[in-house]
Amino acid sequence: MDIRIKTRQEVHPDMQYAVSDIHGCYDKYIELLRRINLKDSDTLYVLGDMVDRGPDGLKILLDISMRPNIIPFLGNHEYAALTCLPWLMEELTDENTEPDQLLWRLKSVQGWMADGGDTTVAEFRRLSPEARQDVLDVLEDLTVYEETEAGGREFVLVHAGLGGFSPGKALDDYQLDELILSRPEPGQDYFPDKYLVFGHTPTPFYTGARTEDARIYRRDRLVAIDCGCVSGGPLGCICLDTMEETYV
Ligand SMILES: [Mn+2]
Repeated sequence: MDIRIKTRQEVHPDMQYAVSDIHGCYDKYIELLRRINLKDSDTLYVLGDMVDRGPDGLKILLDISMRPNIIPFLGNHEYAALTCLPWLMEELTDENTEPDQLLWRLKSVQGWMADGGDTTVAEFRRLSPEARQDVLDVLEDLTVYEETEAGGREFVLVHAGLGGFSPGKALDDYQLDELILSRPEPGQDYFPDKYLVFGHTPTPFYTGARTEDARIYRRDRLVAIDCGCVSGGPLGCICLDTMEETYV
């Protein structure tokens, strides 16, 4: 008798998911992992801005670093943290107290604080020297964009968008600002055959919804997933294989 045993893949194929802008909301992040039932063989792309505003960004960052199937991206908030945190630990030297240098650093830190960096600094301060170094190592290792295929569709994943877009431009040729600080226009369609999944701009910007009613915004192949979870919206997650949405 020919008994065919189904492989695990056939019973429950591995899934790819994307989430963004968790902003220190550790409990929502953990609840999301539970709701999507993230398996070791699944992949979760976290499209940046894990830190700042909410209280537990570094806790999220360190948790992600322990999970090889979660791919963390650089957002503008991680970029600010990566720029400013090493300065805050530095001894004063002739060079870093040179007035222009000092003013530049102070302005950068001020900009970060005004954008919610205070919670990350407070959290960083409570960490052991070893954990601080772990945080800096994780921040340095973040990816800026990824491309993947799921459910017969092709995806480009990035924190904010593709500023200065032109059709033939390689993803490697974009400036960092264009990838972590830009904002796609509502009807913008980048590629004829690829979906662009991004965070950074809360979806009420596109839909006009109240923050508490925010949902993932999809128009053609543009998929905005930041539902503003730190400002009272849900944490939204999209399964790239099924385009199914999950909210916490
Ligand atoms: Mn952002």
